[in-house]
Parts: sequence; C-alpha cells; structure tokens
Amino acid sequence: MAQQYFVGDKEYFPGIARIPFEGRESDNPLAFKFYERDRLVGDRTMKQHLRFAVCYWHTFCAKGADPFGVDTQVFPWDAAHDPMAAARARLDAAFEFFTKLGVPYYCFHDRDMAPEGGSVAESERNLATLVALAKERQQATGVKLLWGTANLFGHPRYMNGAATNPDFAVVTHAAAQVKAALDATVALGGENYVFWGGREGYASLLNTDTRREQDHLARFLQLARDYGRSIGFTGTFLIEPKPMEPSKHQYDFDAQTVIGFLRHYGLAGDFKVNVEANHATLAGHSFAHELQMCTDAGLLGSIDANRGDPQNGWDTDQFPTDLYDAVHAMLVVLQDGGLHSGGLNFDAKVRRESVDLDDIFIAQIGGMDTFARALEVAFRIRESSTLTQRKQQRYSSFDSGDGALFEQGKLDLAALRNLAEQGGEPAHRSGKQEWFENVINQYL
Ligand code: XUL
Ligand code: CO
Repeated sequence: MAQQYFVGDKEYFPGIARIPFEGRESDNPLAFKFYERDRLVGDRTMKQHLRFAVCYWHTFCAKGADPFGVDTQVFPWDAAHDPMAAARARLDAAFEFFTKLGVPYYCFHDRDMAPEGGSVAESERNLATLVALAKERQQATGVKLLWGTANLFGHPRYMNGAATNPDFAVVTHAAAQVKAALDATVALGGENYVFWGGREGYASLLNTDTRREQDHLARFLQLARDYGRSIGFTGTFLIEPKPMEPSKHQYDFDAQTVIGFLRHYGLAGDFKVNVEANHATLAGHSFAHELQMCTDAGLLGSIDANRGDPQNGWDTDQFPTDLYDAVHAMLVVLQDGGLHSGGLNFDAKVRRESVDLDDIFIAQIGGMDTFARALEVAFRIRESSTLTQRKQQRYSSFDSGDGALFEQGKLDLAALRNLAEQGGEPAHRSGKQEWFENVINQYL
C-alpha cells in the first residue's frame, strides 16, 4: 500500500507525494536539487545541520492580500464557515504539507493556530483545543515545534504597543496571551519561544516616555521567563530584531541593540537572538553582519532565513534564493558550531501573483535548496581554503609579544605610546578584501 502522508480526513494537496531528492540535473519543480536530507556534510547530515522549519502564518494564513488589494489565493482548508472548524482543517493541511515536504520543524503564532475568542478564557480554550490536536499530529508524523510565539501586534488593542503600551490594561492582555502561548509551546515540546516586538516601539517622541516603555518591556520579558521556567520550559527565549514596520521606531532595532538591551536588563543567556535576513536589510546591515554580531556575543539563537528586496524599503518576506548571501550566512553559522537548538525558519510567503497550490511547495523547495547548497559551499571553504587562516593572520601581531600583553590588559596607555615611538611608522598591510571575496566565487 502506498504510504499516506496526510493525517486528517481529507488530502489537501492531492497529486503531490513526498518531495524526492533528484539532483541538479532534474527539471522536476517538485523535487530537491541539492537538499538531500541524510547526506553527510562533515559529521552531520544536512537535516541535522539545517534544521528547517515552515512558518504557519505566511504559509497557511496569508492569502496574497496587500495594502492595495484583497486576497488573491484561495485555500481549500479555509472552506469552513466556523472559525474553529477552519482552524482544524488548517492544522491538517499544515501537517500534510510538513510531511510531504519532509521538514523536521514548524513555528506558529497563537492566533494562526486558533482564533481569538470573545474573552481571555475563550481564547485560551480555543488554543488549548488546537494544541491538543497538534500534539496528536506531531506524534503521528514526527514533526516537531521549533518555536511558538504570541501575536501581540494584529489586534487593535495593541495599536499603541503590547508590553510597551502606555495603558496597563493592555499590558495585562499581552501577558495573558504570552502565558497561554508559553503553555502551548511547552505542551508541544517547543525548543524555543520567540518575541517579535512588532508594536514595541513608538511613532512620536512627543507623546512617548521611551525610558518607561523600555523598562516595562524588560519587566514583561522577565515575568515571561520566570513563568516559562516555572512550567518546565527549558528552551531558549528569543528576541527577533527589526528596525521598523509596523512601528516607526522599534526598541529592538538590530542585533547589537538587542544584545545591549538583554545585557543591560540581565536577560542574556535565557534570551538569545532570532536573526531575520530581511530585517537586517531594513536595518541597513547585511544578514551575515547580524549573525556575526550575535555569534560574537554568544547569543545567536535561531534564524528566519527569508530575504527582503534591496530595491525597496519594506518587508517583502521572500524565500531566499541568493546563494552568495546564503554562503556568507552559513560561514558564520558554521563558525558558531552550527545552529544548536535554533533552526532555519522560512518566515516567507509566496508572491501575491503565485496563486497555484503547488507554488508554496516550489517556494519552500527553492529556499531549502539554496541553504543546502550554501551549507556545502561554506563547509568546503572552511575545510579547503585558507580563508580562515588568512583572517586570523591579520591579527597575528596580537598573538605574542607586546600585542599579547595588550590583549591581556598588561600595558597602559603610556606604554603603548613608547612602543609607537620605538617602532616607528607601521608598514602598510593589505586588507586583501578582493582576494577574500574571490574565494567565495571560487567555491560556488
Ligand atoms: C515580522 C516577523 C514575524 C516574526 C514572528 O516581520 O518576522 O513574523 O517572525 O512574530
Ligand atoms: Co520573522
């Protein structure tokens, strides 16, 4: 009997079976060209290195609407009128998709999985009902939860912020949602819990006490951490930086801002950073820069690998296809010893014009192939090229002698001045940037 890849009553993607690996010569759009899940790269399989996740919201909830037009995509799991029946259908479609694609993880917001009810208690019940079903589906398919999160930006009550809202009553509602989302994450064995502060920022300084709002955000995160730990959450809490959109100024602007915030409020360690490629672009940084800042701080938690568009200034949430960029990212990830308990989540959506049901498979396959290839290239660069040694060599004057004493804090400023006088004008040493850039192309 053919293996069945759907778990509910209905098949939502008929005609699509488990996505096979066929290699780069294949022209089958529904096959992997590079992602071969059990292939070893070094001592780990591609699946273990890359820890791919599908996001629930863009994949099963977004339907192509933009600020100028209504939905363009019609999904069979939305047919039911009753929101709870639609949520059950969406869950079944999601697990069919995860299984056919062969991804190990997924991520969700509370409101993607279950509709908001008329009261806090009803919202909690709705979520608990869907979580019980998701638990069954996880057990049946082996798909796991990379992270859970709460949507603290969609409802009108959050228009002035969630944890940073000037009205305490709104802060209590944000807390109720995070509490329930943490309960759900723990029930589903989630390995991380994410905070993306979409509305944790402000539009005008004239009406905003930014100091108080930042203190409130830190207090809120401490309470969430303490509650999470009290119910047995042993995973990592993650903050996902983004400089703008929807808030004009967000308190979690970029990785270094978040790292400073976490250290200032004593949250680093329990909390790490979820770097989104796209948000790096909006902050005027490269994806690799953001990853490197987190690696340097020991705070790289996980990745949203979707890209933006360098030609415009909004969040396009596209699937990654730029190999050069992905290689750069994987060089940093490998330097950090891999993704640890994080993963590569595609917080991405197909374009408004991509209206066929197979487009969501094609998009996800493309993103996974991009990172599979980037992993291989980055691994070979680290193994076979002299890139890492040549980078280290630029700093060799600190490895011994007075440079080493400086690093150890054993020289004062006057001693440095005397060394400058004795040594005379330093030789000009080339940074060799073009050589470093050429190495990536050589290995692609
Ligand atoms: C928004 C964004 C979010 C977070 C989760 O730009 O990236 O979807 O990943 O709330
Ligand atoms: Co994201």
